[in-house]
Amino acid sequence: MADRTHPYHFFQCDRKKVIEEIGKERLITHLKEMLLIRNLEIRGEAAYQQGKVGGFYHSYMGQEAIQTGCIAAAGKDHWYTTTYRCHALATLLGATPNEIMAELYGKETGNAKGRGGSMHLFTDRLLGGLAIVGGHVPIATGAAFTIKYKKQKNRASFCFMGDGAVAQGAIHESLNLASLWNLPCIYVVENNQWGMGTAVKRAVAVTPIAESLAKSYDIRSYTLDGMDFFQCYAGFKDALQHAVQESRPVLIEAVCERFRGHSISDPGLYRTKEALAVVMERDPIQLLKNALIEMGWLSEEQFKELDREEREIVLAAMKFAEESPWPDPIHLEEGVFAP
Ligand SMILES: Cc1ncc(C[n+]2csc(CCOP(=O)(O)OP(=O)(O)O)c2C)c(N)n1
Repeated sequence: MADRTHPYHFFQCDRKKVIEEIGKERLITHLKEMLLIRNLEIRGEAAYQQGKVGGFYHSYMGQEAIQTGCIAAAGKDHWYTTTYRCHALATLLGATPNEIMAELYGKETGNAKGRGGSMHLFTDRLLGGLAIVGGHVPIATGAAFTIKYKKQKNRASFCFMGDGAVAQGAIHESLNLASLWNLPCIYVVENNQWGMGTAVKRAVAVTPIAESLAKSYDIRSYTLDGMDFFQCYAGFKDALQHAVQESRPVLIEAVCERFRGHSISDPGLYRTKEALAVVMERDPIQLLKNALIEMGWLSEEQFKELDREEREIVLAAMKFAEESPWPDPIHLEEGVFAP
């Protein structure tokens, strides 16, 4: 197979300036958000292994800097859509750990009253957790159309997808329309290198993904180091500015790697232990922690304490889920749309 991989041109940002701009207090808050996401995933998986969570389980471990950096830079007041790998985005957009854990357990107190499970979380700004690969991209494009139609200022529609979605027709139709109609849609390809067990280079003909695709549709692209919170923050901020000021779509590729298999039932045999160990050396949480320690804004002890606090929150959420009632079968057909 011909090698069509080309070098990445990463978004350039002045790291020191970004750190100063965000400041100590907010950076600690974002570190805590990432720790909460990580702890939720670790405990959610454990609950799954104990048979307490049904359906599928797709962990966001390793990718935390991307969506945390995005919401830190853009705020919540936009439309958001994502895939089944949706626990982090729902958390960042305001779903509580209790609601999320109860939804994983399928309980009445869950984020979707126990009807959606792990793949279908939502909030007032999150249109879903949607499981058809690429299927949510036209929905996000429609949300951007609404923003333009209603002349809403400073708003965009953020659409997160995996590299496996890039070859889907719906993505190309969406990019084409968004460009023709000048829609403020920010498409984000979280390129974690794998679509289930298929390496991205076996599935997508041209790379870098964002750079190559954006040229075809005459839109601006960004390539971000998805393990680096600061680059994600700065890149998303710049992209949002372009999208809302010019009313134009943007395509972002966040290069990353997931720390777990595709889902909990994937042993990840397509990746060697050694390769995974190398990937995990760039743990986004450790990178942010190290930067804070370097600034003198955090110590190892304080980091451990923050981690402990987030773990306690998650353990309390598990207790809440455990003790919550099951949905009453009498309400089975309520809140469900089935054409
Ligand atoms: C249209 C469609 N085809 C196939 C599937 C089965 N499927 C679920 S996830 C997945 C891989 C997607 O990988 P990627 O888009 O890279 O996202 P990631 O899981 O890496 O976040 C596939 C093929 C699906 N859900 N929808």
